[in-house]
This record gives sequence, structure tokens and C-alpha cells, in this order.
Amino acid sequence: MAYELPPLPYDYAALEPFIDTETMKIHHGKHHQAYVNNLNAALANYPALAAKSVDDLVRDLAEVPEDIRAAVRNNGGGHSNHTAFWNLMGPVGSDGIGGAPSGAIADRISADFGDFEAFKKTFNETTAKQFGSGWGWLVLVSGKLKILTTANQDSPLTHGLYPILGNDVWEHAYYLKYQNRRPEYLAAWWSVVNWHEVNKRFAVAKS
Ligand code: MN3
Repeated sequence: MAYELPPLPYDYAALEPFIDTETMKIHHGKHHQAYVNNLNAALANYPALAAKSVDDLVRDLAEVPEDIRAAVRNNGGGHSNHTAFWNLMGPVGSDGIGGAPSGAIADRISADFGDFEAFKKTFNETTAKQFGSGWGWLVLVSGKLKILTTANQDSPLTHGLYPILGNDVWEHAYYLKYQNRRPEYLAAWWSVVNWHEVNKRFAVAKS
């Protein structure tokens, strides 16, 4: 079965004023759709691979035949990363969106980074430095939270790590509103983080 673009779990305008409507329409409807289309094209002759969940496909990237591996890495990664990304954000003003974290992830952030402000600062500084396109991630390594970045659409899943939180730092995620001011986008983005979803993903990472 072919991969499909998942519907955005909220309105395109729901992240205003932090992420603008037009950026969300292009990012979801054009960029993410292109990853899905390109992935389906790459796997057209590989039904067994196309039957996997996109996360499993990316996790088992080493098993993908070499001639389509780069296409799967970029487009499978793009599909997996963006699917997680949409769910890791939520409508401004809703319960659990933005503000300080709650639940188990709040305790673990305090334990591993001192406090939420220190964590945010480290996450923003680390992801601001990612050269060109890529992602900033929060993952669990040997029971401890770690912040890392990947280039382009590379996924932590390929490295055996489950993404708990991730932010897209490619210019297409922010250029219309923030132009080249990535640090401003990074600072504003925390206002739309969905802490319910982060806690769900933290539970998966621990399991
Ligand atoms: Mn993107």
C-alpha cells in the first residue's frame, strides 16, 4: 500500500502567530507531500518494503537496497520526521500546548538539564548551529536525555534512537515569517510544542 500524507491534526492557522498559515500550507501540503510522492516512486518495485510503517522503513535503512537507499533515506526520513513534527505541535492556547512541560518528561528534563530554561537554551543553541537543513532532536541514550541534530532528513531512528521531540530547522519551516532569523523561530517554537505528545513519545522511548 502506498504511503499517504497524513492530514494536519489542526487548522493551518492554528499555530499563528508563532508559525504562519502560509508556511504551514506549503510545508505540509507541498514539502511533506513531495516526500510521500518521492518515497512511493522509489519503492514502486519493492512491495515488501512499501508494506512497512515508515518508521520501521527508516529504522531498518541498512536493509534497503543500495540503489534506492538514498531516496528512502531522504524521503522516508522526510515522511517520518514531518509526521512526528505535526503531532509534536498543537493549537495555540490549548491545554498542554506551549508553556512549561508537565508529566514525566518535565521531571526528566529537570534531572538531566537542571531546569526547563537551561534545557531550552541548550536545545536552541545546538539546533541554531546545525549547518543548512536538518533537525534538532531530543532522544534518550542509555536512560539519559540527549540533544542532537541530524542533517537534511536523517532520522534518529536510523541510529537506533527514538525521537521524543524534534524541530525542523530547514528554512522552509520558517522563512516566510522569520527570513534568516533562525534563533527567533527557535525561541518562538516552544509556544506551540505539544507536551502531551512529547510525554507519549517519551514513554515509547523508555519502553
Ligand atoms: Mn520540513
